[in-house]
Amino acid sequence: MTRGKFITLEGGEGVGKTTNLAFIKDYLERHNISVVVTREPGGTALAEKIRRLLLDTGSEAITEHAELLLVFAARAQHIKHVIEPSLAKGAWVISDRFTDATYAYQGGGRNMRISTIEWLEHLVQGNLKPDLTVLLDAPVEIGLQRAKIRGALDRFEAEKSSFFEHVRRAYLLQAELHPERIKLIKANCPLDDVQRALMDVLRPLLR
Ligand code: Z5A
Repeated sequence: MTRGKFITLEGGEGVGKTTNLAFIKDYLERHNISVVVTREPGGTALAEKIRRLLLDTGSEAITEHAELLLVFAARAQHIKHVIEPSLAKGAWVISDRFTDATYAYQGGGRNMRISTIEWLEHLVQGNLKPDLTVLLDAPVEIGLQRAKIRGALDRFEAEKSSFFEHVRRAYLLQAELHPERIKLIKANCPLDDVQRALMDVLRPLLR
């Protein structure tokens, strides 16, 4: 059985990850590929519980270390119970966020040490890396406006815009460091243009 491919979608608030995930799923299925769509934090019952803890605006402040460890705890479950088994069965896995989000939010946004993130990445993932990461990029204020229209803000969405500027900068740095894996697509343009660019980066994987 040929192992499936692992695709991740990244970007700041409201850049269109969820919208375009559905487009990628459709596009791959039209090419007779079996697709598993998932997300982080989340993807398993326990990881979804961890997601709720992470997004909850409850009264007890979550320390930066606790946040980082929760993110990787959820990821460990997700890899073991969803990502690896699906890839082994030949399905392609598309995840709404993965470890680049940790470099962006905990590394860039919270200013945590990159070497700590790298250590946890190696511990939890071993050699697992996405085959392709699509980074949707838009100015912070555009994404935040789109997210606000949806209603109540979660614990991350309630951060100041400087936090999201740091997140965006960290994402762009990831793309610079890993140009062979991370493909940058401008997301502040009509959806048709974004989706044309998506097809261009997906096509080489189909060969
Ligand atoms: N987090 C973390 O800190 N560390 C980690 O390692 C991981 C995650 C994995 C949950 O993520 C939080 O977890 C996240 C970081 C943290 N922070 N937050 N917040 P999430 O993925 O669930 O949260 P999100 O970024 O808020 O997702 P989102 O707001 O749903 O954004 P989106 O999926 O990118 O956007 P969308 O829902 O597809 O689109 C938003 C709206 O814009 C919607 O109405 C669309 O119709 C519209 N849209 C989309 N594209 C366009 C274009 N091109 N033109 C016009 N309108 C558009």
